[in-house]
Amino acid sequence: MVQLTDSDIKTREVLGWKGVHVLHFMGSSCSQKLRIFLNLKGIPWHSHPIDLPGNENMRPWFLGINPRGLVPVLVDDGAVHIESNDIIQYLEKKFPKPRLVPAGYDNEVAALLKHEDDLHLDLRTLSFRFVFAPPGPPKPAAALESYKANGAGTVQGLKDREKDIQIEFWQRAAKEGFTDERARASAQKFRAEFDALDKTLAQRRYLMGQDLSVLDIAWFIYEHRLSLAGYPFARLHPHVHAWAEQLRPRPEFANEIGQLRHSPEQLDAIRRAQAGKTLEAVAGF
Ligand SMILES: N[C@@H](CCC(=O)N[C@@H](CS)C(=O)NCC(=O)O)C(=O)O
Repeated sequence: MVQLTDSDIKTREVLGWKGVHVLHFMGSSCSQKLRIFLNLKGIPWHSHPIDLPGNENMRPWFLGINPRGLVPVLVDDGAVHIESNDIIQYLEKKFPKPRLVPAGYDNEVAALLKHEDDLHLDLRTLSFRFVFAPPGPPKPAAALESYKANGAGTVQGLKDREKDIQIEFWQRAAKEGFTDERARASAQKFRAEFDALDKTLAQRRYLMGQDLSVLDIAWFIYEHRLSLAGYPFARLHPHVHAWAEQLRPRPEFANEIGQLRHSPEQLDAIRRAQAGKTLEAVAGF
């Protein structure tokens, strides 16, 4: 669990917040995952939207809450938790009904969620290349300077490496964009993952058996974003496609994935501007 310690938190006002508060962004995949979980659990929460395209997460106020500058963040009666999967596992213990981690599978689910999180920068690469497609550097230099300079720089009192990984990611993106080579490598990683999930879903209704679990929420979010990027699920992974199609319209899911940075018309325009260099073509699928 990643609950921050007192010395990590510079924006002290949050220590006095009562109840469940979530700092999040509408179109962020990790925030969507957490919000679907909250919906399925029926947990009431206070919403604090953070404007990621406006780089609010790189300003002192937010970095004073999460030194990593990432959403989502949970503030539960003044205790600050970061990392979406840790937040979900923390809330599962606090609000056990309806069960979304099968009984006796806590450690296995933790490991599977960690594996899912390890692909997050691959998802970001494909999102920025094929869905968001910003015309210039995704993060302006001034925002990155503010990111570097602010926040405690520690997580649980220890110097945090994760912020360096984020800085490297954005600096490289500013320099070389989201290249074919990187997009191909990321897409191929997902292909291997979804091949395996397809086999599982050929046998079972949900990823962990007959009941919906946090794994379904987490992988659904990846499936959804990658579908927007043009990943050919129906052709490559038909069982994954069918599983996602029955989750997508459920209100707990549908309400969280509706809003993107772009309208469907803008998405179409982005696709056309790719001039044949679609995800399928670049990845060689
Ligand atoms: N491992 C983290 C990843 C969080 C993450 O990368 N969040 C993204 C949004 S999905 C973010 O805050 N990006 C910052 C940005 O775009 O500037 C988690 O699961 O919470």
